Amino acid sequence: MSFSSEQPKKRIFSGIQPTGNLHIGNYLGAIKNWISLQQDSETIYSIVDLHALTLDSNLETLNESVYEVTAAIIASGIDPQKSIIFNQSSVKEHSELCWVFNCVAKMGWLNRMTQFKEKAGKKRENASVGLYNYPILMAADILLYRATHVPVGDDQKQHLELSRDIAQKFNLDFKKPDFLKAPEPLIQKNFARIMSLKDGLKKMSKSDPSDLSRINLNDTKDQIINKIKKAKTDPLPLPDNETELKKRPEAENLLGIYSSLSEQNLEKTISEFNGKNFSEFKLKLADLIVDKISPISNEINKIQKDKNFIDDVLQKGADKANIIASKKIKEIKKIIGF
Ligand code: AQP
Repeated sequence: MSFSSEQPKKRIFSGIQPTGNLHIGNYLGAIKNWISLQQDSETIYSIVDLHALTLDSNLETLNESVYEVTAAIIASGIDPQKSIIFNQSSVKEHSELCWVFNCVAKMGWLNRMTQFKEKAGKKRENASVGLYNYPILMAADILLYRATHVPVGDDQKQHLELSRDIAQKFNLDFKKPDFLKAPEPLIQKNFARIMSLKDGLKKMSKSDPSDLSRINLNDTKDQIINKIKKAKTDPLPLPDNETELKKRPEAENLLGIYSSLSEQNLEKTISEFNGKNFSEFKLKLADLIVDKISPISNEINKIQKDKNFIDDVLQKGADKANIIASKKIKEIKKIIGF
């Protein structure tokens, strides 16, 4: 797909934070979808390192994580020939537009954001201003590229709605109806949220201190088998219907992972395993994960050794992203009167 600074019919923008190794939640909830979108749209995928700065636990590993995440998305199937892959910090217009939007958005809007409340937790006064501001930078990312569609997990829906409010208020404040156009969210219907292997009510996350809570895309066969063996379960055999499954978060999560990886619907997976014990199901699940993840893991290891290749991909991506972003920011500055 070739890119132009003109508006295409369908342009996808999405980002991923360099906050550690990617896991099957990132893969099944986001990247798998990103891969298929490459076929019929302009696709722009950013390693959002400015977002990663919002939590100081990421600072020490930031540089290495950028290499890890870039290698992982390429190994999973994001093709640098088809998609723009770039580092957010290498396109200065993200920060520039973020400041403009800081002055457009209202405190009350940000105060409603649940991700800030969850991530800041009880130590709200110690959270960085950047963490509070996170959704404003996200609005800048999206609106800078005039993305028509943004694939996100359902946890990001509220932030996308905020982007829409910011776009509308900018247009109103500067008397430019329809100038900034809010994108449509693309939220996966099935298996949009993969949960922790240790707690079926908690999202699988890179920053969970327990490595046993997730399957990383670069885990070895033995690590995968061990993690599935240790995954939390309940004492009952697997149920024969979805209503019963919904009452058992760990079982629902594991059967969901199986369905999503094997690309079959949940109903079929339930009928395959109904009445079976977890021990029997877990063997099949571990086999399937090893089968699907090992080729990606091998590829990650190969790509990660070639830092020049990764640097080159990110540089070429940044050059292309810059063409689109600089044109947009010029228009915005003119509208504002800078
Ligand atoms: N558990 C998940 N299930 C489904 N989708 C998920 N995503 C993340 N976790 C899951 C989706 O992956 C994309 C990239 O996410 P991100 O790295 O930008 O940030 P995140 O959502 O905060 O992911 P993590 O793994 O939980 O990272 P940390 O621990 O650093 O905060 C997004 O589209 C996201 O929805």
